[in-house]
Amino acid sequence: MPGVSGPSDYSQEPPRHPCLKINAKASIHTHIHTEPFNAEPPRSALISSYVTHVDFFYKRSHGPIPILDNIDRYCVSISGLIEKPKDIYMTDVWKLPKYNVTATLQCAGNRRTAMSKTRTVKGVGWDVSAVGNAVWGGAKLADVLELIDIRNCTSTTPLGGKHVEFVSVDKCKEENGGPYKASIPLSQASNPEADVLLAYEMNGEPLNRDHGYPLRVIVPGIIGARSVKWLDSINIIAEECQGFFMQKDYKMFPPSVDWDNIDWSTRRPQMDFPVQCAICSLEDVDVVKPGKITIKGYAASGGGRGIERVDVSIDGGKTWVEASRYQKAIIPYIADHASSDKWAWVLFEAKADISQSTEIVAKAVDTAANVQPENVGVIWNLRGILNTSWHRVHVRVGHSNM
Ligand SMILES: Nc1nc2c(c(=O)[nH]1)N[C@H]1C(S)=C(S)[C@@H](COP(=O)(O)O)O[C@H]1N2
Ligand SMILES: [Mo]
Repeated sequence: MPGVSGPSDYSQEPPRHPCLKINAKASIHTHIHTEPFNAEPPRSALISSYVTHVDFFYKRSHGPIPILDNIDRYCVSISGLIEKPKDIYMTDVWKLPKYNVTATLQCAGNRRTAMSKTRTVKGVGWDVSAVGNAVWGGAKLADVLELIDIRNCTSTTPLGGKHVEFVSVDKCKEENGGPYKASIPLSQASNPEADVLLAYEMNGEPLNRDHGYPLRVIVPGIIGARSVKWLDSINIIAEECQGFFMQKDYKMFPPSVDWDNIDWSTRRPQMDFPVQCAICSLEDVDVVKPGKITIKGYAASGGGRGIERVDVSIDGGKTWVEASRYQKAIIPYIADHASSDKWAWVLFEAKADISQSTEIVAKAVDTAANVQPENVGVIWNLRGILNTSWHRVHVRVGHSNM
């Protein structure tokens, strides 16, 4: 594709913040990454601000990070089941109305490490920080589709197109060296209210290489895997994308399915994200002094559903108190209200008195009254996705120096 030059290996990686915890193998002796770069910040970084700093935003890639530096020649070709295929250049995207959408991106594998403690799962291990909240700036996909004569809120093109496939520049081993790709329904892609973006900015700055420079898709409210980075082309297709990450990964199976009896075709690609929350003010190994502690974390749900409530327990789930919720300073958070960011997480906070070692628990409820499951065992699945079980942190009360 035009404008592409870059590594087919891992030798030209962008600079990253040293606080990130890398969740992939790297060669110890040469310091050269031999695996895609996957990293998350410490828990505390997530609650330091409502909008996550780019440095602290988790990075999840399936191949080497491409270098796309010829911005004048960079274009996205749109083709498939449409009458007029077209190449869209950055100048075309910049000309469209710009929207800033505050949206939380969460990897379906967030909290996988905890799930693998029940029974081994396959996939990159993550603590609770494979999630972040950013202000994404860009054009609405619905407006881009209008450039090829697809009107707003269309579910089928005259040629039978029903899905919008995003194909990237980066190449990954799961696709046998082919590009990363995913699709969403045309009805969602062409609906301006769904806020699907072709984003060129993150928190007011041009996207950096890790997050998809120069252009990525942001699909609010669904698992991060569909928000394709380094966009190369868009195909209007009849059936959903047949790529690895849609058909052989990121599907939710019941606990009875294992590698010897799995039939991928029985399940749909996971899209929506269930209600989730995690405590970020405490690590699993923390020793705290007896007395007042502050329990802080994030809560988020899929589909634009707000967070109705976050319950916190300091006795392992026997009794609960309600945490306060907030997004922006000054404006009180009201779930599903026009003043709230519907695609974004809420942060929560509760104070409690602790006198002995205990288990602190948090669970969130969304506006559809969906609640997180109590135990990880009942949602265990072989790929270790969507661990949304109650988040539990063991704290030890001690008098030692912390
Ligand atoms: N081109 C491309 N897009 C991609 C991926 C990828 O490997 N390649 N990973 C996906 C996954 S699984 C997630 S969770 C998000 C992570 O986005 P981030 O690195 O900006 O946090 O990007 C998605 N888009
Ligand atoms: Mo992901």
